[in-house]
Amino acid sequence: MFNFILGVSLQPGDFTGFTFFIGSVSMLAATVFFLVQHGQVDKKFKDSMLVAALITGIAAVHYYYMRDQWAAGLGSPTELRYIDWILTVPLMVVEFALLTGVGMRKLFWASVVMLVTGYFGESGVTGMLDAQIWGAIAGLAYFWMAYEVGCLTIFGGPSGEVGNALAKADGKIPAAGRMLQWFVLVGWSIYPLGYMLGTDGWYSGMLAGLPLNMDIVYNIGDAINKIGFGMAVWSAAK
Ligand SMILES: *C/C=C(C)/C=C/C=C(C)/C=C/C1=C(C)CCCC1(C)C
Repeated sequence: MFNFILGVSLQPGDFTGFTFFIGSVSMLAATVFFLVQHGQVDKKFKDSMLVAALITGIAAVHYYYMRDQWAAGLGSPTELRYIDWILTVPLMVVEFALLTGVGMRKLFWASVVMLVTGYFGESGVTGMLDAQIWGAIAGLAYFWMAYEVGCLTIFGGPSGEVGNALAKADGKIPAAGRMLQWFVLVGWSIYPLGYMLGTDGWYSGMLAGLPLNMDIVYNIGDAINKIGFGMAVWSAAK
């Protein structure tokens, strides 16, 4: 009867399942935190805080169902994962647009290309091209986004429109922007690693001895990036 409330029980020793559980709990906690802080920050940061809470709130719900699917022995919750990403990654892009007032459309479409091609590769639904080719297209979209938001300026490289606007903004915005750039550059690079782990014949053999799989890597990436993005915005806002 309690399964109705708690869902399917995880089995002892199911480390992957545990990371789904921790994911849902930490996303929920972060959501409460961002909502409470929404009331404390300056008016111009209120939308950013609300979006941060939406990102972790949407993820908390998806993690709840992903944990269920995993615990029921149905394997990797690829569809739920990508539904979550197609909602939350564009919202992360909105955070850049809220800080700078530019770049929303371009970044939005690049994130759609990245995630749709990633889904094709991971799910194998197309059957036309293999995972490597879809992954390479997703990777190009990712690199373009990293350039556009100014990640390359960390090494003195060139910047796209959003990166330029971040650098020229006033107050605490450039510092917050720099943190978000680090998340996109380092935090987001966790995902292609997870993707390669999940693609047979890529590195899946090489890392066979390690207690890592695609879902654990994605779950770690989501916790770092979704909560981290909100914390970066919050630290600028408070
Ligand atoms: C909250 C969720 C986030 C921040 C998800 C980000 C996802 C990515 C940056 C995914 C990138 C991928 C590649 C760069 C190549 C392989 C396919 C993907 C979709 C895993």
